[in-house]
Amino acid sequence: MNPSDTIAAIATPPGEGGLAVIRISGPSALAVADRLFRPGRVGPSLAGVPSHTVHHGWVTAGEERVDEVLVTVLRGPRTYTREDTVEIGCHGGVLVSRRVLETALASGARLAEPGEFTRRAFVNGRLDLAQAEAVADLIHARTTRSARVALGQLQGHLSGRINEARDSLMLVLAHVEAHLDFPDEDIAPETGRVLAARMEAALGLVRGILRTANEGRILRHGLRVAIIGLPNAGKSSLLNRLLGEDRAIVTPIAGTTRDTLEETASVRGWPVVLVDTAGVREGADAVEAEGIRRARIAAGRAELLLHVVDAARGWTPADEALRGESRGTRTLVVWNKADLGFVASSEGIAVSCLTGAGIDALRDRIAAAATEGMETSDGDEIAIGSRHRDALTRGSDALERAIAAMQSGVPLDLLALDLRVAAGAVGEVVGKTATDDLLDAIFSTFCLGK
Ligand SMILES: Nc1nc2c(ncn2[C@@H]2O[C@H](COP(=O)(O)OP(=O)(O)OP(=O)(O)O)[C@@H](O)[C@H]2O)c(=O)[nH]1
Ligand SMILES: [Mg+2]
Repeated sequence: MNPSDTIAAIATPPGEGGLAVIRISGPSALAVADRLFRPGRVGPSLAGVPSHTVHHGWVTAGEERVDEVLVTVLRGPRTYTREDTVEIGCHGGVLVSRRVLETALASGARLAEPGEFTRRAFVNGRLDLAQAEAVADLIHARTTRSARVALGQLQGHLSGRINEARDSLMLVLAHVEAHLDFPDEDIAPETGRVLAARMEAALGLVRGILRTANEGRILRHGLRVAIIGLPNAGKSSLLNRLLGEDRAIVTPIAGTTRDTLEETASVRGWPVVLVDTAGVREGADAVEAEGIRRARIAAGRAELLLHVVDAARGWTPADEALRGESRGTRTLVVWNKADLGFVASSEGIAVSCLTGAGIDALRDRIAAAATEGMETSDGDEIAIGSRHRDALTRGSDALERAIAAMQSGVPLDLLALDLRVAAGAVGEVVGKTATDDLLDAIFSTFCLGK
């Protein structure tokens, strides 16, 4: 991670496509580009053209033409990394894009590490750490809601609240530290009250942010939903319905599904990890019995169970036993095969996987389960990740200690210590305090070229 290096990578996904983009960033980006680029018509070298302009020509390796390209010249600091950047749009072939990259490497650039462009954007102050993480969240988002929250975080919604809390802690800390220099003077009661109120307000902010952790987890990893029930109830049919595609095998033979099958669906914008399982019954052969064992594991790991019942067959003792196994997990009883005609029971929801009746209502119920206990914020919606949750939990613990200390007249140096811990932990979210190890851990999860 040497900032004086000029780095290069293919920024588009591997594989064949219409275009590929090779990104070059660093102090010699323009010099590197000039070495490999021959303009389509006579003109100045790329080093001489205005910023934010596009140029047609050829990438050449020695005398050989590698590809016909469009080159975008972007001079820092108005770039993603804040450094001079050149983006080469070439044909989207695996070999072609690879050769353009190799030409850039032969012309003086070094291959970028995963996430290195974004890491430079962070180091150069273009993004804070929460915003940099939002870039990865946005790239990985698989539902509209996940993408919207990631975009909000990229725009600084979370950072704004974090900075507000941290700023007010720093103010209190400055005040307390000033008093440390004059140990004989106590903080005046009036001032003490103002400082305590400020800490309370900061704690309120931090707690408010912490309450979005559950939503953040679901938006990033999905709500785990296991589809369980007796053989032939229609579990695989339900999976296919919710996915909107023919993913799992459906047959009239009881015991069709053996292995568990996992797919992510978007339900009202929430990512939901649906797990289809083997129907639970006695006297299964060895293969099916293993499937049933896995079904129970999947049910144990799920946050929501869809217990599918063949309505024509009704609620059986085996259903009762299955229900008993998972009392601790939130369960929705799904009465399937409503098209065959039956009297709906009070508990649960009636659907037909055959006709699609009731499926929309079921989606609403799943989405409601995903948001249960969540505050739905109207304004700048935020939903934090696990790293933020851990840091803020440490921060709020220290802040609670500081508030208690302020109230009980504990020595000011101890109060200052807790305040420093609190401000430090809150600051970790936006990377005000970040070790190289932490940055390595975060950016190594990025894709190459980002
Ligand atoms: N009439 C009707 N038949 C359905 C409905 N849903 C599923 N079926 C039929 O019920 C049979 C079993 O469906 P599956 O989805 O394979 O049931 P399953 O619960 O996955 O069964 P196993 O994998 O064996 O445990 C198939 O013949 C489906 O076509 C429905 O809503 N109405
Ligand atoms: Mg099945």
